[in-house]
Amino acid sequence: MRKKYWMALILPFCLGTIVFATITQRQDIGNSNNIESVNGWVDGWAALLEMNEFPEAGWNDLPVNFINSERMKASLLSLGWKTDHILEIRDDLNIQAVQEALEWLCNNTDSGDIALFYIFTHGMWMSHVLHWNDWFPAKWKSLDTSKKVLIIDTCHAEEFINQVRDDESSHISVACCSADEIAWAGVEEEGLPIIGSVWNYYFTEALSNSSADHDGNGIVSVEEAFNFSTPLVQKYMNEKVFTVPEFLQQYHDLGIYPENFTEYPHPVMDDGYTDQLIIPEFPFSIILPIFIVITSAMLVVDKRARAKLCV
Ligand SMILES: [Ca+2]
Ligand SMILES: [Ca+2]
Repeated sequence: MRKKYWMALILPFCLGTIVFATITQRQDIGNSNNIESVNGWVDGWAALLEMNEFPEAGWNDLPVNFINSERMKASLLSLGWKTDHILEIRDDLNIQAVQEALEWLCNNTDSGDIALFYIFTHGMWMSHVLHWNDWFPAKWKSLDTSKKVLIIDTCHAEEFINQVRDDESSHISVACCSADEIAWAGVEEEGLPIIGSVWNYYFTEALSNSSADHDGNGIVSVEEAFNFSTPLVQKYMNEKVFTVPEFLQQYHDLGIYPENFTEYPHPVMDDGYTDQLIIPEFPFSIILPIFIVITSAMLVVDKRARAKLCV
């Protein structure tokens, strides 16, 4: 048999085997983490909120061009999440806007789905304007899924996850720093390598970094990404930020002396989820079209080869 015939038969077979093996592997991982859904895969829904511009009176802008929610979105998309499952709210974060985003998440999330809520703003905006702890924790606890991921990327972030620690349904909450700590977001004019939230940079990077896969099961869980990124955040802050007297002084002006700690800051994870929470979705929507295109191309090659033989 001619070489082209072999190619036409073998390549689709190999690709089919890869797809089947991937499906099987994902199902095994899913079963081991008690993930349930009607079609065997979990759906993810995410609300990403970021505020860069603030009222002039008493507030500093955080001019990072929404790079934090962009990074989070890019990370989720790379893990196979669907674009129309991600809601982005930029600026003008008042109580109503945040409530509507949370409502959107509640309305879309089925009991087997992942619900991810991310917010980047000032910590003072969370407490003084959004009055976060007055209403958000109760609403978050009522969200009907066992896979809730709350990510707070603000100063004093732990303060805004503490009141969901007693959520009886399983959940994971992550805070970029402790309740009495200040978070750092780099802006371009400072000339440091990382623009935007340093914590966000390392956490989103870890989600798709195989080095973060501590248990070696081929998937980076939320817990693994958190644990992998924390020392990197502390190293960056220690080596890049606190070594610049002007930046260190900004902390001193707030009564905080990072040099008194071995590491700073101290991101916090409230891991109320048994096992590892994995958030990648199977990118079947990407692999299937590739498989069809390549198979079709092989059939065309095969057809042309036959046509030549018939001449
Ligand atoms: Ca893993
Ligand atoms: Ca866990």
